[in-house]
Amino acid sequence: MPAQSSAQDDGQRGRGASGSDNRAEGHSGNQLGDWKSGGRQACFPFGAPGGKHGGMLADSVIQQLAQHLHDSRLARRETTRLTEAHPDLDLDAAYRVMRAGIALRTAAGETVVGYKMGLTSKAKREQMNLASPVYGVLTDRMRVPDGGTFRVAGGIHPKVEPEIAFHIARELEGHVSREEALAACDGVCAALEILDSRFAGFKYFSLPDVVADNSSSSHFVLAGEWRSSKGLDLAALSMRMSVDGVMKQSASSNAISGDPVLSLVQLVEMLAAQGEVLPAGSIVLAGAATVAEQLAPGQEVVGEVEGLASVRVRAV
Ligand code: OOG
Ligand code: MG
Repeated sequence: MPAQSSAQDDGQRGRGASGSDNRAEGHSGNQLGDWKSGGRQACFPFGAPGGKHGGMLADSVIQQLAQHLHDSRLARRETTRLTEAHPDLDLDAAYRVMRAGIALRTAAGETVVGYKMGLTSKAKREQMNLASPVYGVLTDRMRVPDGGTFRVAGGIHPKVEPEIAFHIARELEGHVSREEALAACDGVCAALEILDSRFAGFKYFSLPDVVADNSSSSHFVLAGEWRSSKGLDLAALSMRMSVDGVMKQSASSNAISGDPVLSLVQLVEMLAAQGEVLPAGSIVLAGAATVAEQLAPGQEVVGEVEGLASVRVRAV
């Protein structure tokens, strides 16, 4: 079972080199070595917004849109949805914008540590009025240690949602069965995802908009302990999220794609469709089980998943 970061706080003091106030410094980076150690994961095309991926938009436009979202995030400024000015932004082009945005972050020193699935639950799809699951990329800078703090003013209009995370021990590629996906994981834990759309009002945007915006990702918190999934019925775990001791959201883990492991299977398929693999060492957020709750300074948020260690973050 991989070790977890022992950092107690996320070091949110002033603006760092990336300009973000919500930084997860002190992260042990144990996943990062794994990320780099494998074979083909180096192919992940963060540096190449174009390449073999589809879409008719010119690379220069893709780059410009990625830079715009990147700047909006750093300036904590809402922006209009991209499809307003670019109705031809389709899903392929949106993933190119996402990759170009991640390339901007890695160029600024961030390291990719995994992926997040989004809109895997019916509740979330209804909340956002969007039809199908999507994925985004996680970097080390997005991680807040368990029990750490998240500065609300460092974001635009952040929300929090309860999730389950997997730690991938062996590379996964293409069409894999549920059993193969689960066998490649060496740990599961409770997680909280802090979302923050760069788009005005955090609503009424299209699937390409949300994908281009790295699926509204902002930060994530993992419980302090990965556990084996052995003996757990991952499709029937009760999940709860409380704010200041009051239960706000609850669901069974089957709200996540019917089974969070299927969310992982789907991620591997989506990556394969883009010629990519899920590297060993990745953290995967399987998607929220419930709708997200608005975050306000002073709140203490706890995520609980039956059979797993709880996860906590303090909004300041
Ligand atoms: C899109 C991201 C959704 C999830 O877990 O469903 C997501 C959004 O709600 O803005 O992360
Ligand atoms: Mg999420």
